[in-house]
Amino acid sequence: MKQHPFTFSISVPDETLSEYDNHIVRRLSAMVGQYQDAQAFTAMLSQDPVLYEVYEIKRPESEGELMNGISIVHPGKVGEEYFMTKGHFHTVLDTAEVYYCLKGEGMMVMETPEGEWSIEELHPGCVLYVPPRWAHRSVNTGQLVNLVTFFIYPGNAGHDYGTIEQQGFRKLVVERDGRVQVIDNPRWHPKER
Ligand code: PAN
Ligand code: ZN
Repeated sequence: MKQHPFTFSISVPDETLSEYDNHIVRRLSAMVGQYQDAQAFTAMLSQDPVLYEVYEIKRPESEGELMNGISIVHPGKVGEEYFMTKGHFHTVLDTAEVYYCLKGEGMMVMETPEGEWSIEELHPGCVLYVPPRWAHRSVNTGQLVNLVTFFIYPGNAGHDYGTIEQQGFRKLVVERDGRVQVIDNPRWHPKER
């Protein structure tokens, strides 16, 4: 692990980093239970398309460090729902994240443990600040182009996928009547406390 300043470059046309430590590839089969249309999900499983990829520069998982890399969500839909990331809370809830959109069109779906929600559009040049406590999922609403974002978050943040896996996000992003629409997730209910 480098302990000296270093540079790397991002090629937006090629959608790659000049150097990286991890290349994560997530296919449809990693998203069991996350899409509403179970029939469409099952029908697509035989091909098991790649939904998204992450190239990351790994840093020690400690406070003071910053993890960064690019996330690439491919275009496509399962039923009426667009391809999207799993989405997560940070394990250390009080850690934020910045996304910078490099290419494509999409949305970031966000919510807090208390059920507050927010959806922000992503387009090239747009910077999104995700405050501490907000779970986040990126959704590619484009027809043909990948949604490419640069992200940066604290080294000690960690990823809690389990909470979102239970019932998904409060809102879903779907295509209806040829338009991008945000609808309530029928599976989502306020948590008992
Ligand atoms: C990003 C995400 C990346 C993939 O680096 O990890 O976009 O999404 P999932 O982690 O939800 O599969 C980030 O938010 N890191 O904290
Ligand atoms: Zn994150």
